[in-house]
Amino acid sequence: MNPQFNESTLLVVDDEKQNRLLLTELFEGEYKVIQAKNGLQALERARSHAPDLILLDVLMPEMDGMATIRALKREDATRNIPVIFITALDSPTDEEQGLNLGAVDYIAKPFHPSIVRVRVRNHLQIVHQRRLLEQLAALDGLTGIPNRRRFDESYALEWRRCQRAGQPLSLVVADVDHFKAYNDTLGHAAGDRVLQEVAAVLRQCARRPGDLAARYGGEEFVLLLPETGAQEAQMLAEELRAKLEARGLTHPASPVGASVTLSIGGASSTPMQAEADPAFFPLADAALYQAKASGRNCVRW
Ligand code: GH3
Ligand code: MG
Ligand code: MG
Ligand code: MG
Repeated sequence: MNPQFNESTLLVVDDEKQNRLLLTELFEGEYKVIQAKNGLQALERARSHAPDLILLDVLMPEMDGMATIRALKREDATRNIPVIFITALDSPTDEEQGLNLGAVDYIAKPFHPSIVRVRVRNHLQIVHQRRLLEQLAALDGLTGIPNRRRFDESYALEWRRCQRAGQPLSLVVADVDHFKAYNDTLGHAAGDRVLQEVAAVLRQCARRPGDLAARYGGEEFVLLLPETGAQEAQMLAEELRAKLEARGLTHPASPVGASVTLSIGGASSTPMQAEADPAFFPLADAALYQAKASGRNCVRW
């Protein structure tokens, strides 16, 4: 089995201690198991522990299993955690209601332990596959760094975060100089390798945990730098430009110099409360245009 499976966490929710123990014993050897004895505790543990799957009883005092799953589905943090009902309520109507509320499975008590184990394992496999797909969907296939989809998400998110915190946000846009000519003289495959090199250098410049290096499209790359003002960001942009030039990737057709170079534009802003949408990409883009117009292989702000 995939080793990542063993790191899965199950949340067992049941008001009866005996049932919680039974299920915990059944899974303890394979996964990490945490427990909750009522719906409210289940919500709280689901938020704080982000379990991979929830085994949920229906009949519980105060907040029953149906109310609990409704609450789980209302919150972003818990919405995607698969829920399997394990319950003494075994009528088709109850089962239909449970599945309609978004449960991935419905198991009647008394249950066969070996069947419950297999069902849980199958659902965890789907969880695992979905995570892999989500990761892949955010990465650029050629360079392995985050793609534009991922950048757009982070751009909006970090803008709001900096807006709340009253912190500056900086954006660096880098474009390979005369790249069409590079492809035309050395071939598309060699061009692809250049893009991989650019991505590697860019990645080195995204040092802090919140920094994001991404391929925006074609031969255009971006660095998103939260809580970073213009001065610091300009130094990073210059470092990026110098580092790539220093790699000395031969570009026989470049009017700029003997090696592959980048033109870089940047912008910094402390988002105002009134600005609802992130709005300074055009500024960085205009600065990039200036860098191109100023002879390329330079940084403009
Ligand atoms: P400038 O200095 O003004 O930026 O000139 P340029 O030639 O770099 O700009 P232009 O936009 O004319 O050309 C971009 C080139 O990038 C054309 C396109 O074929 C190439 N390109 C875009 N994506 C890829 C890719 O994934 N692989 C390769 N090898 N080339 C790519
Ligand atoms: Mg119960
Ligand atoms: Mg371009
Ligand atoms: Mg270019």
